[in-house]
Amino acid sequence: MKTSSDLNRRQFVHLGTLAAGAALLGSRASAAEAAGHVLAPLPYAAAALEPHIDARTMEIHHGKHHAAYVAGLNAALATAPDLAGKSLESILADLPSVAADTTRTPLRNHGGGHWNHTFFWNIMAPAADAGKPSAALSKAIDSAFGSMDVFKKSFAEAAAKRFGSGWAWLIVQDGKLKITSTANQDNPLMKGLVPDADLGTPILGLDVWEHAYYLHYQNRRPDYVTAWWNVVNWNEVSKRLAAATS
Ligand code: MN3
Repeated sequence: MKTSSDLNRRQFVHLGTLAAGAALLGSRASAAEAAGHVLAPLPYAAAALEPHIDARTMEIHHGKHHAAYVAGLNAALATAPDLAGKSLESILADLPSVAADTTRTPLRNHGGGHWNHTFFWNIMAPAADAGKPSAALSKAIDSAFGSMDVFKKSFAEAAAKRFGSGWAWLIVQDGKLKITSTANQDNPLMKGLVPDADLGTPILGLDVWEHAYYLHYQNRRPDYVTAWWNVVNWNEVSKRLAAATS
């Protein structure tokens, strides 16, 4: 079980490493840049998504897996001072320009992991707070897929068919909704790494790594996907559609 002192110690050790790295490189990075990316708390209690996603899974997923991506991202950024001050989204959208594979691969895996999980926590909410799709979102879903039921079925198929670890996504691509999926911690922002057909602005995403569901659902990924619909934060998804199409 994660304790806050574990996390504080990890962050402290990590900050010390970064500070030393910045000093060695003669970096003039601001204190905020030197501090690197931090693991934000979950936007709700770990037990808030029960019974659909259990508290223990959320604690390990956020406090261990996501924390490790944040640490890995910061370690990768410490080897790439030229990226200091760039947003994570802009780095992920331009990974082919990172020359050294020793930096690009961890940025892809850990930077993708940090972005994906931050997104994931925020497009979920306790079932009572999950809201409903906005009129604009309902219309866009009907237009792209025919109905909400067909959309959910197609999305669940994309999640089920993703072999091994990865994500299913609902993206805005050229102003229209599209379902796609990516392997590992790749995402639809990664120009030049994922197929162009997968690129777009994510407005909904589902983690189908086994660590996201195995404690409670074991090998039953489809059951996890079915339960997950109960905790999709439609208010947030609707907001993201509005932002992506404005
Ligand atoms: Mn995960």
